[in-house]
Amino acid sequence: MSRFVNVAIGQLGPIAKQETRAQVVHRLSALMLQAHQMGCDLIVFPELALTTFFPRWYIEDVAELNAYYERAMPGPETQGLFDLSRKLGIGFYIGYGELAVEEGRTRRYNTSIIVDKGGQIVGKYRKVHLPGHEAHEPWRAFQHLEKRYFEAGKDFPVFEAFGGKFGMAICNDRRWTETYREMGVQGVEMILIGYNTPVHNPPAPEHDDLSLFHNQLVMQAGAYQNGTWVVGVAKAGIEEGVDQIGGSCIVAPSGEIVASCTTKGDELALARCDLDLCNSFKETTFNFDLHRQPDAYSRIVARKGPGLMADGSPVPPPGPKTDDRA
Ligand code: CDT
Repeated sequence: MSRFVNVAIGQLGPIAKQETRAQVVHRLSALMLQAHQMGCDLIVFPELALTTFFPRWYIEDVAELNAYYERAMPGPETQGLFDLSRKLGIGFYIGYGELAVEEGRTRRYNTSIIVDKGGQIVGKYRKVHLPGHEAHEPWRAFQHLEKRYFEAGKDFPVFEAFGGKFGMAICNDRRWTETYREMGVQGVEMILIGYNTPVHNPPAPEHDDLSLFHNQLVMQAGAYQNGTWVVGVAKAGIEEGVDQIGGSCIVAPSGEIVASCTTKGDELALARCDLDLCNSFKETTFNFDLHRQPDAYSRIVARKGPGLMADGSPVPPPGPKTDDRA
């Protein structure tokens, strides 16, 4: 059996601070049109794909900050992309800053959506792992204030789309094994991941030379260990003085990279992805229903790490009578 989904990576080069939504949507539309002309069912765009990566700046003015978020999706400036999707019959994934009013309170999320070939939103995800810091840290060459500008999402849902089971993650999520497994146990067949990753990590510059290696390492491992396709898409290049990695790629359930970008600008790379290639992994080595041992994994949810329990209390010291499992 084969269930093919023709997937396009819709990698973006830098988005300048002064670039308007209309200009960005024009770039996204051009990539979407080319992907359609090449027979694609789906195009995957990066994280925060409508603006420059604003968490690199400490912004005190709320109006200035709010200008980076979408109050509606589609909204007046993004409706054209949905219209083009419906007209061409091509779906898409896109990341954006979401400003929502919930229970009378303004909330901000780093969000992504899946839109089907009819231009309808069929899935929404809010980034769970928010990297960086909350306070202004002027010693850094540039800020990474995601912990200040976003609230964390609470779930990794999986959606029926394009004839299979689709999930989403956003940038830093791809480094965490839990991201893939949460969707793996729901039977996910393709995980879409947009990212903005600076080459330089101010707290750990010794990792800088490994940034592309780590990008591939985590997505290839996540794909293989869960028998799923993974599509990772960068906003790349030197954006407002900060160099961001490219390395966009499509990973098969075998863990092999089957398509990748070669530039750090707007670029398409394509793969014909057979969702049924997941089966031989999901039914053998990673047959979760047969082989997983959840009883042995209780610390994964009971603890936050070596020092803290999930509720923030300290991990009890080891001892014959102590059992810190759930
Ligand atoms: N956007 C995003 O999540 N970027 C992070 C940067 C490193 S943490 C400061 C990433 O994991 O790629």
